[in-house]
Amino acid sequence: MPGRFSRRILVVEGDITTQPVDAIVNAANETLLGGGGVDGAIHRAAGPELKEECRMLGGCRAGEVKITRGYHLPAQYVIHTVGPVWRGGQHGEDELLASCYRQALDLARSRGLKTIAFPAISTGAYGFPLARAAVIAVRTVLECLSRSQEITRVVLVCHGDRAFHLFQDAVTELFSEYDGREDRNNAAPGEPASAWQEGGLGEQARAEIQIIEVIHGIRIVNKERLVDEIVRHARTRQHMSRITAALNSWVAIKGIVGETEIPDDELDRIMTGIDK
Ligand code: AR6
Repeated sequence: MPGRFSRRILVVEGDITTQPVDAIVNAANETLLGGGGVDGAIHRAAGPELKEECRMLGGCRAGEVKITRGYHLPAQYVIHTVGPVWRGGQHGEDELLASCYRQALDLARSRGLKTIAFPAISTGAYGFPLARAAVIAVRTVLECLSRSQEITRVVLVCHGDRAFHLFQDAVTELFSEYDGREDRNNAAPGEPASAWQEGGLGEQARAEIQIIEVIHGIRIVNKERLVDEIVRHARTRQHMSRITAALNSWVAIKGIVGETEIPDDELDRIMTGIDK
């Protein structure tokens, strides 16, 4: 069942070859001459002309991208990338995977393309653990979308129920990931927020609210007020991340669009709701 938890980023379960977007991304190998998995499905759906064009590209290195036309696909273009082969996680796999997403989005943007669909690169034949890949994919897409407004929609196409749920969870994971990074740098987890530098807490709240804005393609006009209220209410950094994660869910459930002001009483309800 397709699912939606935001406007600029969609997570769907299904087949990437049927996505009506400007470009789909192919998880290819260095030869770019076709293979199994999603690569095979894309070549079958696009027709033999795709392989003919790929032959002229001279291959592609891991973490990099090349573009072709989409031929018989609904998508006008195919952006071919080569994900890392999983070798235990200590060989630059995370950075290479992030690079696939980043370079594909940069290339799409430079060509004026607005909508783009990705498969879960490297998580099939190349063996990259799915949960870890989902967090890297969502984080990198969010970072890219927050830097520019030109791309209007990124569809993360998951093959199967497990991938679908892991990709949805990855957004919530992002909040706690930020939290964990701060904890390692500053103090033991669970230490009272008030014992820490005030600026750092405000920064965390602001960054997490910005993630919400990017995910949903909205602008929260009373952001600074929310930051103040959340900083005042949060007992620990983990507590703060739970508040912003709950705020994120509230925005999704309400279907907020465009510019919005989060009413004080709603924020109160959200904050007291998670204390129960
Ligand atoms: N739509 C969306 N996702 C799909 C589809 C589809 N039609 N088919 C498979 N997936 P993989 P890799 C998912 O193996 O790990 C090829 O032979 C699949 O469930 O296609 O990057 C290339 O030629 C998995 O989650 O790509 C390379 O040699 C994800 O797509 C090698 O495999 C990626 O699985 C690349 O390996």
